[in-house]
Amino acid sequence: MKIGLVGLNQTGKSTLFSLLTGKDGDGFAVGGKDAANIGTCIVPDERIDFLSGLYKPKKTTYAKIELTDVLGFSLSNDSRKSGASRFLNDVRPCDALVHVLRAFDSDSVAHDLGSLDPARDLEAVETEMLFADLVMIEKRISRIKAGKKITKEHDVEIKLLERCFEQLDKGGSILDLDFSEQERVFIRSFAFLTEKPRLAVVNVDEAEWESKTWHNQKALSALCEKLNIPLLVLCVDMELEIDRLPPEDKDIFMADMGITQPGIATLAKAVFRLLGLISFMTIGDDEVRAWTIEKGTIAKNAAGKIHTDIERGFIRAEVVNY
Ligand SMILES: Nc1nc2c(ncn2[C@@H]2O[C@H](COP(=O)(O)OP(=O)(O)O)[C@@H](O)[C@H]2O)c(=O)[nH]1
Ligand SMILES: [Mg+2]
Repeated sequence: MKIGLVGLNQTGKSTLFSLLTGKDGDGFAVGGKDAANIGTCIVPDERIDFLSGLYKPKKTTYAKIELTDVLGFSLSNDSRKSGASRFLNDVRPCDALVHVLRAFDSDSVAHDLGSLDPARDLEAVETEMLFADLVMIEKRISRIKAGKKITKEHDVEIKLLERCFEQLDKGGSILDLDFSEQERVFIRSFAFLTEKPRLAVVNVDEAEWESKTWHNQKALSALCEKLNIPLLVLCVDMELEIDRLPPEDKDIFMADMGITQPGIATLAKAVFRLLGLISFMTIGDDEVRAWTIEKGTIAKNAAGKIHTDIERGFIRAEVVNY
């Protein structure tokens, strides 16, 4: 499961990426081409902490998600086109997206558009993805129509594409349409960008964190609601500070800020949920470990995650309240 951090330039994506993965953010050059950086993020879990404290195992393993620090794009200059197409290429393989939106004020960090408006920025990135979907639909339709023979299946596909186009064009979501089984298979293969589960993080400064208000807050909340995107508030600067503190000072600092866990922990958990994932645990002196499964997976199949033998010879799972 891959998660992409997306947004305009200078919103705090790379800083957040390195906080979450412990790796440097931003892309690197591969074969002369810009590539997004990829890293692994641990999903904090109090149950694992507790069990690990109880069993004192040799190894403790948390659930993980894979993060991509998608290179941002700019709306303010001519490089926009190339930036945007590279952006779209990075976004396509992601299973879910986290919009990183800038609300923090800073004289030393220029804003891509010269003013702070996270709602406008979110809309800009969403629009870029919407256009990409519309273009993809048009291309697919004309490719089918240009073909030698149009089969019954092609007919179904064209009708479906036209329905999707209409829905997206009027600002609707594909998720709101009803599909037959056959259509559902097509829909999965289209991999629409606007259909990916999304979450938004608004990166506020300390003053905004304290006042719980930021630039154009109402518009951002309304837009997130309309797009059905959960919104998290985070102060990346403060997260950096927490990260650098020795463990014994962390709790005191967080209590001061009125939080019980670092914002990046809240974010990692929210992303895990967004992907429809849950975890089950195995315990012992060797290892306490979280195993990731899709919500709704039956226990027998979950056992197969560990080993196919355990699935085949499955006896029982224990459900323990925590
Ligand atoms: N003041 C302030 N600066 C931040 C914050 N988050 C990121 N920055 C700074 O903004 C600049 C761009 O951050 P970066 O993570 O590289 O943004 P990206 O372009 O979205 O990857 C860097 O100089 C960061 O130090 C924040 O919460 N407050
Ligand atoms: Mg960056």
